[in-house]
Amino acid sequence: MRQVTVTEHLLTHQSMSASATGRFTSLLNELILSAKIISRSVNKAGLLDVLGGTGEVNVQGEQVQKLDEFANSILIHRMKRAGVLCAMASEENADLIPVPEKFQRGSYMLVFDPLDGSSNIDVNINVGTIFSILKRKDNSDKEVSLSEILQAGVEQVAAGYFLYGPSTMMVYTTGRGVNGFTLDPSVGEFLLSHPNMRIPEDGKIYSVNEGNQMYWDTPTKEIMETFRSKQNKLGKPYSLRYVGSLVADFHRTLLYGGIFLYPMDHKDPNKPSGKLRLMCEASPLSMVAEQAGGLGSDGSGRILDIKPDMLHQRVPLIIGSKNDVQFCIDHYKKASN
Ligand code: P6P
Repeated sequence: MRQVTVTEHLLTHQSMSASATGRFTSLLNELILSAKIISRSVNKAGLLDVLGGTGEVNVQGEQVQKLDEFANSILIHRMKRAGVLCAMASEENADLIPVPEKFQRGSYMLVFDPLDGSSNIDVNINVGTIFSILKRKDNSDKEVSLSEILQAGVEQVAAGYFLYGPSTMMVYTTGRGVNGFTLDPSVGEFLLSHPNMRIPEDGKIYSVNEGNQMYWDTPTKEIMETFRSKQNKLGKPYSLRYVGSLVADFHRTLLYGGIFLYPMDHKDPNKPSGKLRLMCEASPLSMVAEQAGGLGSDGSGRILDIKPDMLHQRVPLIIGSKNDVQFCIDHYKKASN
């Protein structure tokens, strides 16, 4: 296959207005540079003790120790300088991160999880960066208010993730399908490797932390029992695959089909909740899923229709092959009648 870079693909395949494409390309290029820097450090993770940290010195001149802090600081530092953002929000930061006036700003807003699954780094399991790109509704240049970034997933201009594994991949959508790019370290470019990705409508794999079973409600237990038994459309048990790193579990689901579930649980009896975050995990991955022909749900409706009340709002997430997700939605609906 002829080598196609992300930028070339964006300019030739994504119908965005010329000016937007220019600004959007700058945003993507800074995001890509950040991912290359993070990938280089994640790949040395095992040597952290030897190197006395990531071997990187951050903007404050400190030796960076924890890789998720490192990834977070790289993204904030670089994206402030992209010249196209007015605000950011990170899974690692409690509050909105405004882009200071001293930097050139634009109307895009970036929400990200800098290093999802970072607890798995010590055992050399895939981790990833998840990103969601929104646009400010008005063109004012005043500081962005929290309410401006609390937009439903359907408002996303683009969304995707970087997966740091045996190879480093970028998978993203601008609302015109999903494409995957693999980093060729020898040239330092992400090259098109998975054009027009589609999730199979039916899968044979379910992905859930079965260790949470005692915390699930009855309909959730019934759904999992269906996947474990012959009483499903396959007529035999689904295979169970669970990495415990969302980006890895989602990427496998995107390629092979099937369903990933992090349902609501009652670990806190007073506050049953999902674990995953709406804005920096569920919404971006649901945009990718839907653009690939799949579906992302909280068990009752589309994740993309949920308007966040808070920056770090958590939701149950059921995502993957359309028919498998729909089965879960139908089961919850039947149980509620
Ligand atoms: P559990 C990683 O900590 C994470 O945020 C996601 O990447 C992953 O899907 C989930 O939590 C795993 O959670 O409770 O199964 O360990």
